[in-house]
Parts: sequence; C-alpha cells; structure tokens
Amino acid sequence: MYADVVARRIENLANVCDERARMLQDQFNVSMNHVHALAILVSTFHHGKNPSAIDQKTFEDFTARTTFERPLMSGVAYALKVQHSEREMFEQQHGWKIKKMGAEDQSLVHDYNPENLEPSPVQDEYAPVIFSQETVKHIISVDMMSGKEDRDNILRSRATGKGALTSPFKLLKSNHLGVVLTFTVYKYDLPPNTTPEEHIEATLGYLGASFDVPSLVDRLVEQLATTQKIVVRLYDITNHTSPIKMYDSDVVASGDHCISSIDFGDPTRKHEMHCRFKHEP
Ligand code: WA2
Repeated sequence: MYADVVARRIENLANVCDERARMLQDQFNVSMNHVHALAILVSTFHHGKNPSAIDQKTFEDFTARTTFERPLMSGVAYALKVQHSEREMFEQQHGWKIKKMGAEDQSLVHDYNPENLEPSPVQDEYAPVIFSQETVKHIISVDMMSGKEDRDNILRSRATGKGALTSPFKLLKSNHLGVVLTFTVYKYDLPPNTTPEEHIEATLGYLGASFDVPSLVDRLVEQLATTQKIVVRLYDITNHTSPIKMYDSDVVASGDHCISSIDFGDPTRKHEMHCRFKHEP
C-alpha cells in the first residue's frame, strides 16, 4: 500500500530528526558543563590566589588545549564586574581603557579591533573582558554590558546563579548568528535559597562562551553519516509567535517535515529542530 510507504518514510524521518536533535543537545550539554568548569577554574586560580595564577597567556594556553571539551563553542572569555567607583584604578592597573561595544555596522567589519573603539561612557558598572581564548581576542577590554544581549544575559545569570543563554544575535567580528552562554563567578558558594540581591552582591565576574551556530552546526551535520540526505533547520521558539531561524542547511526542501525539541539547558529558552528529506533531482 502506498499509504504504508509514506507512513514508514515519515516515521524514519522522525527518528533521524530526533537523533540529530539529541546529538546537538548532548554536544551542547558537554560544552556547557566545561564552560561551567572554566568558571570554577577562574574562581580558584584567579580570585582564590594572591597573586593570581592566571594571566591572559595562561588563559589562552589552557583554553586552546581544551577546545576538544567544547565542540560547540567558538570562544570563551572572562569579564570582571567593575563598579564606576573602581574604574580609574582598574584602568590604571590594566593599562587600558574600558571600551564600548562598536555600533552594529562596525561590529560586522572583519578587522574589528578594540584599539579603534571608543572608551565606554560613564555607567554604574561595567563588565570588561580581561581574559579571552585566542579566537575571541577582539573582545578584550570591551565592556560586555554595553551590548544589549550580553548585558541581559549577564544580569539574568548573576541573579539566578545558573547558566544563561541569549537569543540568537550577530556576534562581533562575525557575519553569523550566534548565542552566548554565561556563568557568573561569585566570591563564595551560595546556598540554593540565596536571593537575587545577595547573588548580585557576591558577584565577581562572568565567564562566557560564544556559539557560532552556522559553522558549528554545519560541522556537526557533516559529521553524521547519512543514507538519505536530510535538510535541517534550527529555531529559537522562545517567543512562539515569532520564531527566530538560527540555522538552515541552505537547500531547497519541501514535503513532509518532522520537529524535535532541543533543550539547551536554559529553561527560559525553547529550541526546535525541523527536518525534511532533501528532494532527489
Ligand atoms: N563573545 C564573543 N563574541 C561576541 C560576544 C561574546 N560575549 N558578544 C558579541 N559577540 C565574556 O557573558 C560574558 C561573551 C560574554 C562573556
């Protein structure tokens, strides 16, 4: 029966789609756990030692040698919480000024260089990047609170003590959509019943990772052996009335499609993978 064939085809597609979604979710989860461990590393060896045992060179070496632990992250960095009253001393200590994130159009140019950025205007507080993986060196000295998505993510992560994920947005020095994952570093371990105010008070800094969605999902999709070619799309459906497309295999496809949900570890965000069979010519 033809109906049988169609039913089996759709069942097969649903299985393949679930398998892909699970694979991406698992890779994201292991990457996220390692970013969390990096936050503990900074807490232990930067804030927990005097003098600090971490400088930019150590951070660069360590993060380069452990990239295999974070298959979905294009770069990690650490930004410090700096109050306005501490700004002058901070800038003297580091020998550079806290910079404001470039305008939207400037952030897209390929030779985005913090040297060309303007100093940050006066704010209550800042989150300048002091350590970065070599791949995102261009954000050193940039105030991550001067970008809306990064700022909201920092505020959400530090009030809750949990990993926070942004919606998709254009990353600096990249033409791609990406998401940023942030973990807050605190002065001491906070018990589960700690209030948001106490969390904010105990904050020292923010360990963040960027996930360049198209290049990293392309790599994952390519790695998977395929008998039937399938076309994959990834959506942020947090606002279900206006989903944001994060990834598209760039192939025209129509016909039956299956949907698998993906959990990227931040309960305030919802994601879906949509799969179709590629049309044979
Ligand atoms: N990292 C890399 N590229 C970006 C970016 C970012 N944020 N934001 C825009 N383009 C240091 O949450 C703290 C990393 C932000 C962490």
